[in-house]
Amino acid sequence: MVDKRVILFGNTGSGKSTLGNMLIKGKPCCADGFEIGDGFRGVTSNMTIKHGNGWAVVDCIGLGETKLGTVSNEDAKKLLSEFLKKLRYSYSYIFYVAKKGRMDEAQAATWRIFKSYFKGGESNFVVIFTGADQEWIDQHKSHISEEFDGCTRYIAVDFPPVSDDKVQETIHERTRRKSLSNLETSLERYNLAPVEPYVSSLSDAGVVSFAAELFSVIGEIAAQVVKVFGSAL
Ligand SMILES: Nc1nc2c(ncn2[C@@H]2O[C@H](COP(=O)(O)OP(=O)(O)OP(=O)(O)O)[C@@H](O)[C@H]2O)c(=O)[nH]1
Ligand SMILES: [Mg+2]
Repeated sequence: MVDKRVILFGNTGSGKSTLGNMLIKGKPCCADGFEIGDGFRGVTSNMTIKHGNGWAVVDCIGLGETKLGTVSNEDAKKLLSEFLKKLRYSYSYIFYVAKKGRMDEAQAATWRIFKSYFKGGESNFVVIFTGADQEWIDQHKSHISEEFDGCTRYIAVDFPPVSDDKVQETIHERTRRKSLSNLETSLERYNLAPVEPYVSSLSDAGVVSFAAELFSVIGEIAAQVVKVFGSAL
């Protein structure tokens, strides 16, 4: 059977790599899995794909890092094009990963960026709240649907890191297992066919003009791109 492809997008430290490892390995971190950060400094560079347990997980660079370089708009546009070219696939799910909590400005900008990068893939958007439970989603449903407009699928997960304390780790392990099983069941219930976002249908030249269009339409994207890719120059 073909692996289900899922892409993880969101702010730095939101829990993307942890979620990716849970899907492919059933563990929050491991030597050959995605690298886990401390939640403050970004560790995932650009984009990484790993396979396991029937999943092909694409872990994206976390947005929101303040690694500012001096990048011209032209260079930033080029970097955005290179990034967008790598998104050209069909996806079973397109995940936006957010830490539980109120949406702030950075999150709102990242959500807008997510929607524009993956335009055309809306039918398979799912917002995953990390460090959360279903009760939190139920309590904040109206805020969440306002803040994450354009997506109606929300799943709460809690994948706490491995603890050195044996008793604590037994509890954490149970929490992770329950969360993973709930995540997989919820996804299956959606019964979604894989989708190709608009960018997947574009030629290299098409991606370059799409990147230019994104630049002119949403101002924040330019700033975010500079932040994300600045260090690569
Ligand atoms: N308690 C709890 N901690 C979590 C959860 N998900 C992630 N964390 C912690 O949050 C921190 C950041 O997790 P990562 O998985 O590295 O986050 P990321 O989004 O991949 O970060 P970047 O690659 O830097 O963008 C780590 O300390 C994780 O252990 C969760 O569901 N519950
Ligand atoms: Mg990561």
